[in-house]
Amino acid sequence: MPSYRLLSAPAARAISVWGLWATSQEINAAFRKVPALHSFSLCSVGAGQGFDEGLLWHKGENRSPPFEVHLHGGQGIASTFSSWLESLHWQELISSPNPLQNRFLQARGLANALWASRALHGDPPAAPSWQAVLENPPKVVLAGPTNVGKSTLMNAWLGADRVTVSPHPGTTRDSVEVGILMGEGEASAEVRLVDTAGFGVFENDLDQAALIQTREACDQAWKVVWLCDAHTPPIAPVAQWVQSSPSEHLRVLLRTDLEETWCPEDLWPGPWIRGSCHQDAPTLLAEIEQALFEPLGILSFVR
Ligand SMILES: Nc1nc2c(ncn2[C@@H]2O[C@H](COP(=O)(O)OP(=O)(O)OP(=O)(O)O)[C@@H](O)[C@H]2O)c(=O)[nH]1
Ligand SMILES: [Mg+2]
Repeated sequence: MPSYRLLSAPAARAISVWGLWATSQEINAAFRKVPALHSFSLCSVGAGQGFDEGLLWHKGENRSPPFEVHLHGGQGIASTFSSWLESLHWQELISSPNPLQNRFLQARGLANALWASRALHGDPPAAPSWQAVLENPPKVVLAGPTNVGKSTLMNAWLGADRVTVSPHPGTTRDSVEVGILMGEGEASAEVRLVDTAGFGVFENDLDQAALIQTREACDQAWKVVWLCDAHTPPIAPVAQWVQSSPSEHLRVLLRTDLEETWCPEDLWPGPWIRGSCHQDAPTLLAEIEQALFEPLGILSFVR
């Protein structure tokens, strides 16, 4: 008999994650489709009633659960979904919620919402990289020239002096990655925050190696937060990189307590967030988090 279980905490999130233990035939009978192995597809839930639309993920028969469905959260949808599966003679497995596991599910919910919102706009991301995002929390990479305050910003996010800050350029040499919960309450999700070595003038092999690592981190990022310094304009190669980076990445001008000596809008005409960790870190962090999460439209994930 096919069975199902609510994996995320009930009504705790904008998205609820359900595990489905069923064969492809049973999935097809209920959802009228079976996504290809390791891929996802939007599905109508509730057959003729069509009370919701969600994301069906075919994880593979050797996984437990082999299928997942991600629906809009909230008690109403949860109980309707449950009654619908019961009417199809699926068996509900009851579990006690695990807060740690729930944090991972939140991140997966976020990743899926991202996928779904892009799929709805006809732009599904490439499956292999998306698989990585889905299995791991999305990465937010802090990048930019040396000495602009990347590590200071990372510490402000962590609420602790976890990474070294100094007035000397080139302090951070290896990427540092930390799991962090961003956003508040129902709109929070786990991301991996990555502090990187800054782009400077290359002097030796070590600098080159650090730069390669930073480039790799940027390539793997869900979002890159490009950080520039209000007081010192970036050198030409960095400026080019900021300019050519996809527009969905963020641009932030740091250290605005110092005199602003150049105009970042001349470099890149889209919106820049401005702020100072020394003067008002909470406001700056809130603005960056809002810019990261607002375009997701998680609440409108299910139309
Ligand atoms: N005035 C001012 N100084 C700041 C601010 N944030 C950081 N700094 C200072 O800027 C210097 C560089 O800060 P870091 O956080 O180490 O900069 P970074 O970008 O990580 O530098 P690298 O790791 O060398 O690439 C330090 O002396 C910080 O104290 C700010 O908001 N205002
Ligand atoms: Mg640093």
